[in-house]
Parts: sequence; C-alpha cells; structure tokens
Amino acid sequence: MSDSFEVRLRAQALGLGFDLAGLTTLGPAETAGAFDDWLAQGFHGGMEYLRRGAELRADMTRPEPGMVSAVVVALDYGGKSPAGPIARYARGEDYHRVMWDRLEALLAWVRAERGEAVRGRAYVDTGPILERDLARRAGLGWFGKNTMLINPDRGSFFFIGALFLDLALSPDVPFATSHCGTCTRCLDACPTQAFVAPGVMDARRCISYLTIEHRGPIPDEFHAAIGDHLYGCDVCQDVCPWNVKFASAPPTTGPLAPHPALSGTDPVALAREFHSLDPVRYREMTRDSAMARAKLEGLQRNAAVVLANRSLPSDDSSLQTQR
Ligand code: B12
Ligand code: SF4
Ligand code: SF4
Repeated sequence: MSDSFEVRLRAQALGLGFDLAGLTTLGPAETAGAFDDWLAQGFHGGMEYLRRGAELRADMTRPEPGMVSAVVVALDYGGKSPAGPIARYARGEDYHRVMWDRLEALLAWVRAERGEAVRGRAYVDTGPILERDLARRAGLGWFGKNTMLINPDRGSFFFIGALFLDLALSPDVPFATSHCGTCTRCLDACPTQAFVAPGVMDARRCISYLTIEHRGPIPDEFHAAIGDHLYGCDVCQDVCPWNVKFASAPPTTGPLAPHPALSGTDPVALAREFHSLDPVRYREMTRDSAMARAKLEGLQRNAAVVLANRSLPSDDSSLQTQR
C-alpha cells in the first residue's frame, strides 16, 4: 500500500531540510484569550503591530480566506554553539528568507502532486499568526515557562514556519502535555526578571525586546542587566534542561551556519565595530541578516550600553546620549 499524501508531505518537508513537520487544521487560536490579556496589560511595549493584528491572530482562518490546513515546520539553528553577545538565531543568514524559500519549494511539490490550482501561503514571522499556538496544535511541542515552544527531542533552539493550504488534510495530534514540571530555572535566571508569571513575559523588560524591537533610548534601570548582550538574548533557553540535554551543534555549512565574526564570545571588539558603523557599512553587514531589524541607531545604542557596562568609553561621546 502506498503512503498517504500526509505521510509524503511530512517526508517532503523533512527532505527540504526542516527538522520537524506537523499538520494541523486551521481554526480559532486556543491561546487568543491569553494573547488579548497580554496586550491589555501593555506587555507588548512598543510592538504596536501585535495589537493591530490581534483580530486576525485570534482565528487562523482569517489572515488568508480559503485556507483550511497548515504544514507547520521547525528549523534548528544550533543551540550548542557558545553563548555570546549576539543571540544565536541571528548569527547566520536571515532565517525568514531561508525558511520562506523552502516553504515555497514545498508548495511547488504540493502543486505537482495535487494540481496547480492548489492555493498556499508561507508564513515565517511574516503574518498575523500566533505561531507557537499553531506549532503546539500541529504536535511540535509545549509552551515552556519561558514562553518558548519546546520539543521533547530538540529543546527550543529552532524557528517556526508554516505553509497554509486550501487543502483539507488529516491533522496530527496536538501536543497536550507540559514537561516543565516544578523546574523554574528560566524564571530565576532571567537577568531583567521579565517573567511576571510562568509562561507570561513582560516584553518591555526583555533584553531581546530592548535590544531589537525597542526604539529610542533603553531605560537606565536595564543597562547593568543587559551586560554584554549586543543583540538579542538566549539566557532563558541556555538554562533550560531540555536544551542542555538536546540542543544540537550549529550547522557548519548552508545559510544558517553562524558567521564567524558574529559568533565570538568577546563583546568589546564587536561593540566598538557596531558603535562606529556608518550607513554604508551597516547596509553591507545586515544585507542578509536578521540584525537589520534593530536598525543602525539600535545597534549603536546597544553598543554604547555594552561599552559603558565594560567601563569603556565609546569613540564618539555624542552617542552616549542614545543609550
Ligand atoms: C513578539 C515576538 C517576540 C517578543 C515577545 C516574546 C514573547 N514571548 O511574546 C520579543 C522581542 C521579546 C521576542 C523574543 C524572542 N523571540 Co520572538 N517572536 C515574537 C512573535 C513575532 C510574536 C510572539 C507573540 O505573539 N507574543 C505574544 C505572547 C502572548 O505570546 P507567547 O509568549 O508566544 O505565548 C503564547 C503561549 O505561550 C500561550 N500563553 C500565553 N500566556 C500563557 C500562560 C500560560 C500559563 C501558558 C501555559 C501559555 C500561555 O499563548 C501565547 C499565544 O499563543 C513570534 C512570531 C509569531 N508570529 O508568533 C516570534 C517568536 C516567538 N520568537 C522567536 C524567537 C526565536 C525569539 C528569541 C529566542 C530571539 C532571541 N534570541 O533574542 C527571543 C525569545 C524570548 C522568549 N523567551 O520568548 C521564535 C520562537 C521559536 C520557539 N521555539 O518558540 C518565534 C516563533 C519566531 C519564529 N518564527 O521562529 N519575540
Ligand atoms: S530572552 Fe533574556 S531577557 Fe528575555 S526573558 Fe529570556 S532571559 Fe529574560
Ligand atoms: S527552564 Fe525549566 S521551567 Fe523553564 S522552560 Fe525549561 S523546563 Fe520549563
């Protein structure tokens, strides 16, 4: 007997280089209520796009009418590489493009199998979707107390993406259990105490938010806790026993292989470089990188905080005011 379309679809996703693949039927997001509460408390800070898209995020059939199923994928970026001033996810090429191209290739395969009329749409952080909700539904893992989607065989150092389809598919079983138990390591280790409760983050306190998404000066109260973090933060993942046990080595080839210049553990040289970036050099450096998200001013601001934490003067004293 030949394999079902669903079995071959999952195998095709894995064959394209994804590390996990699950199928789900689209419908109301089970955590839409938690998301609304989160917004109501103002925990999203300046990420107004999250509020604007809330209506669409509440039900996964809304963003693209006609879509009924999704293939949800995970792509590992190698949590075993040493911690450093740049969060691991941003050390290789921009994951949005990498995953998007593979999801488009998956759509081409679906069309070759089921006809050119099949409609599909790829999402990687690019639409109003609660991606962790979707991934749990597709059986990929549970919501950790650090809010990460954790897989019992891989930990959490992976990206999530999805291909929405207008084809009805037999869904996988949603991930129903939590495996955090009594552990609180992530909650205790967060340098800025960003978790207001297990599974609930006040993003305004999170170093990842402050160094990537936040515009303008970083409030003084967080400077010392930011330490050497120039871009993003992995602390609440580093301490998680599921990552300690299962994180994988970083890819040595391909687009997600970490760039050597961004993988060092010494923040000072990198902070000096960020601090003295001009627009031309900045564009070169971030052309294929997720780091473009912080903008030139953001990278310089972060560098000024890190250099001050190391009691080193920034080259240009006028930038001190940007901290
Ligand atoms: C906004 C955002 C951020 C914000 C806010 C993070 C946050 N925890 O909300 C900031 C800038 C801080 C951030 C940081 C990071 N992010 Co981010 N981020 C997003 C984004 C765009 C939306 C997330 C969102 O909707 N947040 C709103 C809150 C309410 O949702 P949530 O925390 O995910 O919680 C969900 C569940 O936990 C549950 N829930 C809510 N309350 C409660 C309470 C309990 C008790 C329980 C059990 C569950 C529960 O419902 C929520 C909604 O589904 C997604 C992409 C997407 N479109 O989904 C990526 C995404 C979540 N980020 C990702 C990554 C990689 C990161 C960083 C690791 C990057 C870094 N190294 O700096 C850090 C991790 C920090 C952390 N612990 O979350 C990945 C996560 C992959 C994974 N395995 O989970 C995603 C999915 C992007 C991607 N496509 O791969 N991020
Ligand atoms: S990413 Fe860092 S600052 Fe943000 S919640 Fe996790 S440990 Fe705290
Ligand atoms: S550190 Fe512990 S509590 Fe936090 S996500 Fe991992 S297992 Fe869960």
